[in-house]
Amino acid sequence: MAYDAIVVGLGGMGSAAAFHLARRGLGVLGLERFGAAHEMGSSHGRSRIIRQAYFEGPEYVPLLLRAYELWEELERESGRELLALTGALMVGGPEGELVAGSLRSAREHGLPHELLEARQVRERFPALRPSAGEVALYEERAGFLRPEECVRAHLELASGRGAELRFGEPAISWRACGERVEVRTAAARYEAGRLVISAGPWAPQLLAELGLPLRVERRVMFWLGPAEDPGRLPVLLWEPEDGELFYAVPDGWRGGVKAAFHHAGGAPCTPETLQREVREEEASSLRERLARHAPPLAGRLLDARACMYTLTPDGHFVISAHPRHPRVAIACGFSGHGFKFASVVGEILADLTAGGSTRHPIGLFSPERLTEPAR
Ligand code: PYC
Repeated sequence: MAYDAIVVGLGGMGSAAAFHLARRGLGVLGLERFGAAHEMGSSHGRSRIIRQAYFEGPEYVPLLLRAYELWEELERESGRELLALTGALMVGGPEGELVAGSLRSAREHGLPHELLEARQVRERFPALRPSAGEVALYEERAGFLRPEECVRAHLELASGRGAELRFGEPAISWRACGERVEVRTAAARYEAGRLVISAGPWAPQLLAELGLPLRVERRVMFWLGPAEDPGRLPVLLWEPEDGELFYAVPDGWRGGVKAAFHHAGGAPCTPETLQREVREEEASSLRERLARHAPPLAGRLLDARACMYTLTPDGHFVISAHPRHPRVAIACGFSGHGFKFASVVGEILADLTAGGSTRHPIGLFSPERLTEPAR
């Protein structure tokens, strides 16, 4: 059977693309190498941060506003609990990337926020120990998503609208010829009019001919049981002047807080070489950080999971029609901050696939910026 569109990879982005395409009435085939909402890639971890005052650039804000709308819609439609708005506190030096960048986005887009001095942070959140020179931006409409639930919701609703979803069936290769695209798996050869490649850390393999400078790195997410009651805490992002940006999410899993380094380089890997086991000692530098900045969070290790970041050199995503095959849409290189966008990325991929263009501002995400010589 020929399909209107094939989606390769049904993680955060692909599950959303399959849903949006199926919702528009297209005949969709989704191919996923593992099961639904698995933890072998980059769309797991029980919580993923969502925020609007985006330090990575004000260009992201319109997409975030639409992402929120779509997550809320998905929550209603699926009846699943997807979004927890706990607030978020971005702490660091006033001129640092995190605080200055968040403030810029908040001001440019008129987003509600509060700027707090260290003393005000300590008063409001007694568990936290900002140093005298640090400040914080507090954003109430931030919090976290439950990624596995989000993926399941998109898949369930896609399937309810007729999408055929095949699990345990990795795409081995694809090609575009004339009006058709073809995808091969070990079991079959499928044809469709259009193709979406949303393969997460498998993108370097499936998009090798594009020569994108993608780097896949191992990152570890830890869950720590509180050493003492931290009180009510928002999501924390912290850029210490003498260390790497780390985050903590009060996702409550096993009564703990999830925490990890965001920017510290992890071991380069591929999905095949990723060291999935986590040694207890790996938590020590994070625990030291927490002991300095948020002591009640530096408790015993409850759990840990490895995941992969697929990094671009500038940290911005790749979302585009394939430069050489207009029938193919690609999304990759989410650089460790993409999950919150999955709902709107699904919409964009469906726009590109169904109509060849999108109203969303995706100029920042062109693959050509990474492959063409700078002028
Ligand atoms: O996705 O916003 C994010 C994030 C920040 C730190 C790690 N992930």
